[in-house]
Amino acid sequence: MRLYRTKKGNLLADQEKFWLFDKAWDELINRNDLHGYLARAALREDEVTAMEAADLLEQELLAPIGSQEVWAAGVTYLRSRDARMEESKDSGAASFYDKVYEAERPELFFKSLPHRVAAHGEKVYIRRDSSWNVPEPELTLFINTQGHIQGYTIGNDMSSRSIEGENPLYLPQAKVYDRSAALGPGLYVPAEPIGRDTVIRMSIRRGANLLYRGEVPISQIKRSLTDLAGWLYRESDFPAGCFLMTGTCLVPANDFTLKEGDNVEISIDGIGTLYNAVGYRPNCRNNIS
Ligand code: DO4
Ligand code: MG
Repeated sequence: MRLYRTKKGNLLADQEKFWLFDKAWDELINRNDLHGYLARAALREDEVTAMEAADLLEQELLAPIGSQEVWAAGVTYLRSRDARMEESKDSGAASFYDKVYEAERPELFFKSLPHRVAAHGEKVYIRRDSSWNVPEPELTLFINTQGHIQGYTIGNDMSSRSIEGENPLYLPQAKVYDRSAALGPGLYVPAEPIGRDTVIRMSIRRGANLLYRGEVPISQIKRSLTDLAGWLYRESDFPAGCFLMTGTCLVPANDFTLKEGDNVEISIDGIGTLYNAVGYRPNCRNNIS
């Protein structure tokens, strides 16, 4: 089943049927056996029509995040290790990526607060002070407060390769800025953990031109999803649960950088498709009185 957060409530979709829940998102998703809970809760709710559901998904969709933090794992696929070693060779930092790929402790970094996250259909941003920008399509886990994976969504870990490549200590600036994370379109809540043959696909278009297309099964990941979740929860509490992006394996060629107006489409089997256009953050500041 799939759960979508919309401006009119939380929409559950299962086998062509739809239900609206008005329970707050954090409370709704943060529980053990989310799949079983939703299946039982749907029996008590009135259905909404397929047409109403389609309208909600087209016009009122929000990112599937309430007050959760977003974290990310890095260098979990060989392709990411190789790309990072290449981009950082002038800084002398290449061996760090090799070491973390082999190490028992994974690379985990803080990625985003909810207000910086783009929903399906919203723009993701590239930095004006970065010359080399890429999307990173990543299977993203929803882990409840007890540390158990309850659902999956699609994540885009937008990254500046020029900033990270200059010096790995710049990682937070390469990774964390407004709309550097996209999540959506909804939360996939299967009865069983997601299969290792699940495929992630990404395409990047500039106007009518297809600039990149790639796909990879998640079985190529070096670490298990439960291991990544376990490391994240070792010494931290997440009162509303947490989203964890699990790393990228799809890396465009080194001469590719995103430009304003590009379109990024990421699909993951079972979850759906996350679409975002690329732009710059508008030059405005929030007023403080
Ligand atoms: O080491 C830097 C980040 C790696 C990353 O984001 C990834 O592998 O997906
Ligand atoms: Mg990444």
